[in-house]
Amino acid sequence: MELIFASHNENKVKEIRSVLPDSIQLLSLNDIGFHQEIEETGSTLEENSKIKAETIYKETGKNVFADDSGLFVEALNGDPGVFSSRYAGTGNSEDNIKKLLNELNSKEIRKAYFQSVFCIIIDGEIHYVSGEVHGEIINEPRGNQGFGYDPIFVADGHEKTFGELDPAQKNQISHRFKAVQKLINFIGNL
Ligand code: ITT
Repeated sequence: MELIFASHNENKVKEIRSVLPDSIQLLSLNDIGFHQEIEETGSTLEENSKIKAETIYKETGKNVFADDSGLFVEALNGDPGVFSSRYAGTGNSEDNIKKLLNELNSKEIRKAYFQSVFCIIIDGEIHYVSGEVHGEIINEPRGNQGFGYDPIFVADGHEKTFGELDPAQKNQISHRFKAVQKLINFIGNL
């Protein structure tokens, strides 16, 4: 089946495409020629994923899903969370990382988790799945694979940051991969 992924983030598109079975043809917003920004005005990942999926469903009438994801840091009461991509206000990942490390400077507790929520609209019906990966924030960025906060996040049981792992290795343990597995199961059970 054809499924639109309502994202402009080509890193996320690549990650998800690499783990989907051949039976699901993933179309990105670039693939369908939708170039407008969709404003994420919600206050939770669920709300924002729904805003993105519904915008594209209304536009195309086709099966679609959207992901909203974020990094939740325990010592910062869950920040940057839903504001992860806009944390430093510049839209630039390096600035976001700098701000986060600054805020965490004096804190001993480094626990954090990534969460990804998918809003899936199939034949007009809305469903949600989600995935998480728990770990720690390190003091200095390491590695240049991946995107976003990957260089400062080490998953529990690992030594390399998400920025140092091969994309295939990150894909085996990431929040988004766990949500994708649930998406695949959900579609398989339709
Ligand atoms: P779309 O809204 O177009 O999908 P986006 O980059 O804005 O793309 P999100 O709203 O889901 O995506 O923002 C999540 C932000 O959280 C993202 O920009 C990164 O800063 C961070 N993030 C999410 N998943 C991540 C991952 O796997 N590794 C590192 N950072 C991640």
